[in-house]
Amino acid sequence: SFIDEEIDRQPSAWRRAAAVVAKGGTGLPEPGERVAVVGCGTSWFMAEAYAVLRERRGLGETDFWTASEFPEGRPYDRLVAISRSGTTTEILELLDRQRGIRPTVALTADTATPIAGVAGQLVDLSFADERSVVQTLFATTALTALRASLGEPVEPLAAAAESVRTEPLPEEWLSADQITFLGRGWAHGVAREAALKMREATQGWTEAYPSMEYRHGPVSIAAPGRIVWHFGPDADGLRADVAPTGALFVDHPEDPQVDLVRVQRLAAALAGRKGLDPDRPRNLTRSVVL
Ligand code: F1P
Repeated sequence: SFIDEEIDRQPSAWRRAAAVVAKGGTGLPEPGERVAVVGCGTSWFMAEAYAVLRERRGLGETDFWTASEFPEGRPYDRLVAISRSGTTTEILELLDRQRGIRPTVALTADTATPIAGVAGQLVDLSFADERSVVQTLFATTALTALRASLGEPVEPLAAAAESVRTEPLPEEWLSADQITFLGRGWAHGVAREAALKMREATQGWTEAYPSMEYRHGPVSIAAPGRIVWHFGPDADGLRADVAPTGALFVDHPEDPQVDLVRVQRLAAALAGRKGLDPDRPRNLTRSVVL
């Protein structure tokens, strides 16, 4: 399937994304600007991760929205849109309405689509386009470009992802009947993306929460055969909450974006096991055009 090759290609695409940003002239936000970041589906979750990272690094107030809920009246200095396809209706309509109001920039894998006519500037990530409907490569490559624009080094991420992509997947992950993903700060966006990936590719039951919310209800479904997957090392003692339930608690030392590669691989492998085509999930198309 295409998804396996696309998952595998992430480290090299992340390096290319860093090079695109290093060249400059992308139209991505300057420090101090008040910024809104928008996307739909996976792209919304990448918007969340970047927005939280940018704001917590002190580079300026940064909000994230799914495009259909964008609050028109707010005085943002710049709008950043993420859309692999360049055809998602809510994104196109929003960018169109922004013309003459504030500068906009869109990260896309297809610059020959209508997004070219409505975005002020484009960040061309066509080298990260995908044939699978389920996004893996484009999503993390867009996030990498955005992280590089914050001054984050990309090489350590790419190197770590290179070793993660050949790890064996434990049987206890492959046979899990439910997974809840957790993360704090920007890793919450990654957790939501992980949950969506598993749902799309495997039709499995997944949930995602900010780590500390886990104690406030979600723990009630924890049971043997289920997994609580924490992005970033567990610094809050959640492992001890999960232990008596019999659920498996999983956390890794790597950057959450690198750990997401494990979940992408798990989703693709599990889809294969269930006889599903991970490239063409039920009820989904490459983009939602109304
Ligand atoms: C966004 C998106 C995907 C989702 C599905 C439908 O597309 O919602 O995240 O997985 O394939 O489209 P795009 O605007 O990034 O092209």
